[in-house]
Amino acid sequence: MLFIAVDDLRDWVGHLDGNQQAKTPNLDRLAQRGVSFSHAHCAAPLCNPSRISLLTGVAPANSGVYGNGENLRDKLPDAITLMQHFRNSGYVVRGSGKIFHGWNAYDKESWDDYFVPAQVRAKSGSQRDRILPKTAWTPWGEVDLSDEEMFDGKVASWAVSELEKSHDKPFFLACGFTKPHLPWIVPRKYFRMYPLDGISLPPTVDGDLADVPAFGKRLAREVFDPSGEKNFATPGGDHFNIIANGQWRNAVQAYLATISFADSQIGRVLDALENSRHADNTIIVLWGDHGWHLGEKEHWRKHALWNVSTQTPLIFAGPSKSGAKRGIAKDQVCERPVSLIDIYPTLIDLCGLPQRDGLNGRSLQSLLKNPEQQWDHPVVITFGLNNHAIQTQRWRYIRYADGGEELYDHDNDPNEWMNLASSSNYKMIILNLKTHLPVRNMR
Ligand SMILES: [Ca+2]
Repeated sequence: MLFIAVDDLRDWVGHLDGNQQAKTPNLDRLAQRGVSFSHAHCAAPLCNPSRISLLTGVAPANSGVYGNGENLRDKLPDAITLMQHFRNSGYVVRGSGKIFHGWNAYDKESWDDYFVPAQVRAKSGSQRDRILPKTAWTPWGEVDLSDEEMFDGKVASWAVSELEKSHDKPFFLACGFTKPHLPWIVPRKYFRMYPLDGISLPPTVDGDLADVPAFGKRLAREVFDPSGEKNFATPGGDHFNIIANGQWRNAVQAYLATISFADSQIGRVLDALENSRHADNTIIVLWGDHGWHLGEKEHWRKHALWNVSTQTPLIFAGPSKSGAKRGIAKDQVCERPVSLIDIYPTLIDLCGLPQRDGLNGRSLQSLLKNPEQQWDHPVVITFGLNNHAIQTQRWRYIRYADGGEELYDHDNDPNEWMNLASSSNYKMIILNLKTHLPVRNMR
């Protein structure tokens, strides 16, 4: 089992078409080997709650893990993590880079072995315009380093060396890349792939927040962490700062460059597997932990309940020759809405592990066989106590703890520009969507 995590990667991936400028040949060839979900969503749009829910199978409303400040074993002392379940089932489980967030990375129950390279403290030859004021928010730049010298490059090198070894027990190899998380500092060649004058901006509409309730506006304008953890505050708010300093195009360029850097590291690991003796009995799953706004809804980063914050890549691929035998179709994009919390039960099925009680997700095994099959299971996304989004194939319904509501029709409004919640025409649709809201919300 090769388990690849990518931090803060939205749908700006070649075959997902979230941004036609994105160059991700390695993510695309992985998708050709298996099934890529074009409507996969995190259970929570922030690193720690997204990852803890994915890795324990317990939804945020059932664990009380909502922000980056909560500790896995404080909230879920008896959790059997996905990695633990593989260990208990006879696998050797090794990890590297960023799989859990922060200190939760060192959960000793989860790993036989865990490798974290030293952080690279290279000075960026920043593209920062010298006339920009000190308060300008420009966390990006080019460095004169090789891929192998970067943190993620070292994570990839570690995975390559693991794949070159022979293993007498089945292995679960977890490889967590920290890019395209900020700062967008990557080797120069990746910036060169995206000349600034060819960069187009994401689609936006003026006054997009006018029909958004108060709590939604707050999410757009603050760097909000439900666990109350202090975060970086950008002078004037991220969007205002970017616009005031003329940096929108530069930011898009830097995020795209950082995605292509991450994609290259993924490619090194895929090549190593392909050329190894494990190629024909290793399943691959690759996931991002949530999406990322670059100005949509006048918002930057994640931590919101809109589609751009919650949608992220999710790809399953079978062994290179016998993928179909393992029940994973080839070269298919599945459009059904699914959750990252579904990964745990899916891997149990794909690897034939003992079933487990208490998992909140749903196995995607039948969708991996037949990506077009009917699938009437809405996805629940949670951000903070009792703030939820419900995503079906067509609708996104958001309900904040204070009663504020949003409803978007993705068939006619994929950018979520028109909040339909106050129109009486949609009363029955909202009533129906509401039945999927969690009944219990743990503190
Ligand atoms: Ca993240």
